[in-house]
Amino acid sequence: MKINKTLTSVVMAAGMTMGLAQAAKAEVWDMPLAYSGSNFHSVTAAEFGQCVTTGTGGEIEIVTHPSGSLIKGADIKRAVQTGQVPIGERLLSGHQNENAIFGFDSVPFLATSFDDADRLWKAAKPSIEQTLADQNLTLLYAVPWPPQGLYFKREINSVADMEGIKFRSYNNTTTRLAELTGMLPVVIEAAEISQAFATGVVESMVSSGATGYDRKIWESLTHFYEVDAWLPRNYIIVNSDSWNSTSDANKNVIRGCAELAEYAGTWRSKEYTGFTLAGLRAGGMTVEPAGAKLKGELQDIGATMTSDWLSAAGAEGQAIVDRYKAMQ
Ligand code: PCA
Repeated sequence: MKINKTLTSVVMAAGMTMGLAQAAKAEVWDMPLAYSGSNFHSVTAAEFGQCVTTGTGGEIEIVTHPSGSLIKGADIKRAVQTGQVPIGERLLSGHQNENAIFGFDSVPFLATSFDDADRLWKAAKPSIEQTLADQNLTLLYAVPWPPQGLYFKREINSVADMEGIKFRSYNNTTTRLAELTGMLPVVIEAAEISQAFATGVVESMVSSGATGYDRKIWESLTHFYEVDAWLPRNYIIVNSDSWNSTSDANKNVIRGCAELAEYAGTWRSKEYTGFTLAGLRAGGMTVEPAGAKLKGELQDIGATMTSDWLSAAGAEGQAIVDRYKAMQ
């Protein structure tokens, strides 16, 4: 009995000490996300956060904040760069205005399938990693969105049919696409599109089935044309000062969780492609490949946009395309 009591108090004391030690070491990493909590990228990020929290024994606890609720999508990169938050997720091509290289994954018809997008990512990753490192950012993982198609609220058979339509854009490429097709671009974050469509601020966009599905777009729009124009990526970055002050053991855990997240997120993106297109149909939308005339005209516009991007991205952009083509 006495021994038991002593043992119990030793165990309790040890437990308390360990608890205190853990509490002293526990670090909360707030992780802003630009997209809604139900979106597959956000689900993947939440699992990544859980993996890190568990794997580091609670020394680093990652708390995700979806829908731009902590920091708006457009401001996430800057917030991580300046150390306002240690980690965050954002659409990579949202930063083309800073450096054209970030738009490598939004060049029309360069990579139109998951396999091609994967090769293109491998070709571009060293440049992107270096560009980010120069900005005090450490890249952890990146996951593609499903292929991009065009949403409208009526049947569209040619570029001429698009004249004057108010178009929601999400990066430089999509703004340029609107200009070249005679539409009127307005930049709107995905988290805010339901309202923008409901109030008629915009009436068309280029995006994945996933984003239309997440935002119940059938409440405002009627047609989705599969164009498979490109597969842009979301990427997860850590502030390099936070990264450098992380122990090697925890860095290993984070790298492992990131690898799992990239794999799981990519798998989900593939699965989600068919699922969400079926969801748009179930919502009453017409979902079909763009007609031959429209597709041909978009290819011509895509060629213009490709040469625009190559001149903006210079030798580094050309090197990415060359490496990518050499992999095919
Ligand atoms: N959804 C995001 C980016 C690409 C996509 O499929 C959006 O529409 O903002």
